[in-house]
Amino acid sequence: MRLYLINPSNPLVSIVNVKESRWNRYRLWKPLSLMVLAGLTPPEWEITIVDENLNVPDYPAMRLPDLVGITAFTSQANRAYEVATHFRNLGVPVVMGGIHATMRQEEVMERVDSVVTREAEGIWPQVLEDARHSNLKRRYEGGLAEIKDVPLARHDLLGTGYAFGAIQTTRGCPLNCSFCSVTAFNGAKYRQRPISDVVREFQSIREKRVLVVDDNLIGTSPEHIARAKDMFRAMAQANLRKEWVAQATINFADDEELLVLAAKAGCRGVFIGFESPTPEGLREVGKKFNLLKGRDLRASVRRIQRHNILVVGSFIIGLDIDEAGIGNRIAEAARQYGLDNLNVLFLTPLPGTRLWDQMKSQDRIALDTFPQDWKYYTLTFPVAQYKHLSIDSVIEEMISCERGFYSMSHILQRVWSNLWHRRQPLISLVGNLSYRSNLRLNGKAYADFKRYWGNRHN
Ligand code: B12
Ligand code: SF4
Repeated sequence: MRLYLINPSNPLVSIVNVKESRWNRYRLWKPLSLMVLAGLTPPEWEITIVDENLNVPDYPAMRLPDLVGITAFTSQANRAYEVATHFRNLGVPVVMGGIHATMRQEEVMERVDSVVTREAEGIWPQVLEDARHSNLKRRYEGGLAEIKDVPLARHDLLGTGYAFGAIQTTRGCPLNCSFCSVTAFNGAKYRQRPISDVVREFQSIREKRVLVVDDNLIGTSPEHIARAKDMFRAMAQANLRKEWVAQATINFADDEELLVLAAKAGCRGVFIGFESPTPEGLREVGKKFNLLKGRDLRASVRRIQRHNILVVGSFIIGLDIDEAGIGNRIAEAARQYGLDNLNVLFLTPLPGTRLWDQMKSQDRIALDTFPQDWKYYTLTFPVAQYKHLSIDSVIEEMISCERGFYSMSHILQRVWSNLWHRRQPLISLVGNLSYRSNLRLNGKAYADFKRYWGNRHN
């Protein structure tokens, strides 16, 4: 039995647009979902993983599979349907799973043979068995996995060409921020994989650099943090010789022992969601953690950086409280906090989030012809109506924010500071240039987007 597992591309996501900018090679990440599905697949299936972000293969030239499994974030849905149509026209059954299939079941069911919702661990072997007997059901509910049942991902199945490997050590997040789908999809309970599994899986990754995809690496309670420390100790003891980056909340900075252990285990960078430079903005998105009274964000960032860990901060433009000038305010805040890199995204109502329900009820979802419009749900295009900012002005705010933070003089200042403190100046330079090189690409993408938006609203 032959199985193709496919990660569809979305050419509009500039970070995968490697051909347009060579720096983007460093921002190409492995689709872990498919490697985990492969880990759940019995040996009688011959598996090929296709990552269209790396290369779109010549499908007609490939041997026909018995089953196709497609994963998709919302922004990949259009391409997912194209791929599904291609295989269904050849009589090959297509199953789709992942976040979009879960949040838009009806839409997806119209375009594939079978939909798997939520996590696959509890149901995928059954799906394969049914496929083997040509007896696929239209819908399977995966539910939330027992965390010990998460298999070791099949890292061997995806070739070279990636700068980073990928691993997951926890699932779920209790914080339920308004714009984020994680709590709705993976649940509020924070589930931690057995440490021995994490160490073994790390050992099977061939890349030197690894993205830990957890939404919050260390969790929120003292118990979570104690387990994170144990995991870092085990990783250091196993002498993995990996350098990894992860996502965390700002409380990562609050525990010196945690920082020491993370650095020893190979942590070289963290993505932290700052979301808004103002307390009103934080209240709006429900990011309670960043609101802790008296937190000095610059000092928190410094504490992390002292351990040779770079800090990438993420902000959102387009909140209801955002007005003209927000772009410069964010760039200024990011410089003031001393961030090594800045990632700014448009407020985007993703299906399944609290924000989606709110904007839908207020009739503020501007690009709402689905599925065509999903391709713009990359968080890099303004798809909604913003309270105080028109479509043109919200884009202008984004441009001034990025130009402000990624001006050559500011990049050189950051790299110089990292050189001075012996804190990975090369990675800092590559990261900054990668973002900067996308400013040009973004300019063109915004012009195309405005035309699309204009046509739609005329
Ligand atoms: C790692 C990650 C990335 C990586 C992607 C790496 C890659 N190539 O896959 C990078 C950094 C590139 C990225 C980019 C983006 N991301 Co992202 N990302 C994540 C993150 C943190 C983890 C995903 C992951 O690997 N999980 C581990 C695997 C094992 O879990 P999984 O993917 O859920 O798969 C399980 C099930 O879903 C299911 N399943 C999945 N696929 C399939 C397929 C079949 C056939 C079956 C049966 C089952 C199945 O089985 C798996 C095992 O249980 C998630 C948050 C999250 N917790 O999901 C956000 C998340 C997926 N990203 C999100 C977004 C919005 C984006 C971007 C659009 C915007 C951005 N700038 O961040 C871009 C778009 C990229 C694109 N190509 O279009 C949103 C997606 C929401 C949505 N409705 O689409 C999420 C949920 C975060 C959020 N804040 O809400 N992302
Ligand atoms: S944004 Fe981060 S902290 Fe907030 S719900 Fe999503 S994963 Fe949790």
